[in-house]
Amino acid sequence: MSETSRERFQSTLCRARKIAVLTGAGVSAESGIPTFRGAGGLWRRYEATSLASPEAWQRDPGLVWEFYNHRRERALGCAPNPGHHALAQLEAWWREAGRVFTLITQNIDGLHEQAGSRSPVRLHGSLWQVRCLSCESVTENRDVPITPAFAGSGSPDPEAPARRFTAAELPRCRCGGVLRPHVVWFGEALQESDLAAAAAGVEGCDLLLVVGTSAVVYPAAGFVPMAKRHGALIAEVNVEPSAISGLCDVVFTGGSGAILPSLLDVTPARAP
Ligand code: BJW
Ligand code: ZN
Repeated sequence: MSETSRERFQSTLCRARKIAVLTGAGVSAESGIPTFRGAGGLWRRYEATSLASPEAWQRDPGLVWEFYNHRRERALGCAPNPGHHALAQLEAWWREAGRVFTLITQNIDGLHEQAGSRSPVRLHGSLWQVRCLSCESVTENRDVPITPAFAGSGSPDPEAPARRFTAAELPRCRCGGVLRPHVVWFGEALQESDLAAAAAGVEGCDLLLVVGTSAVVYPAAGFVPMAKRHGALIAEVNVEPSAISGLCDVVFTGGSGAILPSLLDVTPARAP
């Protein structure tokens, strides 16, 4: 009888000495957080991806803050789903067995950490950190609204009245500088240390599991061909085909919250 995809995946997984997981917005979809490019990727009349850009910030930083203020408000009411928990459990088992596990996420929502994942590599920053444009300090910030001026703003309704925030109303650092979300927008460089940590986790891994990403954004998507070149088994969990599905050895179609708990319910095999 031929081996099913699940059997092939699980037999590689339980023998793997080094595992990497790359996640995207889809892993948080079942927690109620909209993805970027699917239905729900609109805020008012704007594409979410067009607001996550230095150009949008240059044009209207108040509008960009409204968008992030809305996402912070929404994320506060969301909890990790069974997909996040299954990945955190896998990490705990693998670390306990003395094996290498690297979680690389493009998400900024913090739900992996809430589920118990230890220090995921956050390629695109954090919704819960702000950066000062003057002194460049990065600080944790969980204020919702981000400042009193933003209370009640940020409705995603396309009919919501447009309101222009003045420079004086923008979130400010202690030094007086303007604060921005500490996230990575298009055209901006990712942190070198994050890229190095992600590359170290992918190089020589036995298995790369890619979950809930359209895999169109680089350099994140580039980790998939890198793992392939290193001879890893590439597995994907997604509700629909992505840009890297063709590179995958096994594909599991469906929601990650539904698929991951049983797919990852595997204990590490003893070292040979
Ligand atoms: C489910 C599901 C369920 C639904 N279960 N699945 C090489 C080639 C071409 C272009 C480039 C290149 N290298 C660089 C570029 C340019 C650019 C780029 O990639 N452009 C392409 C889009 C063409 N990259 C950059 O600009 C990057 N910077 C850079 O390269 O800098 C170079 C530089 C060096 C030195 C100096 C200066 C510059 C930066 C990229 C930053 C991306 N930022 C964002 C915003 C982050 C902040 C925020 O969140 O607000 O990151 S954009 C957005 O896309 C966000 C996401 O992390 C990222 C990826 O999206 P993701 O996660 O894949 O979401 P979706 O919505 O696309 O997909 C969801 C998936 O889930 C779908 O597949 C669904 O089917 C699935 N799904 N429900 C499982 N229940
Ligand atoms: Zn400052």
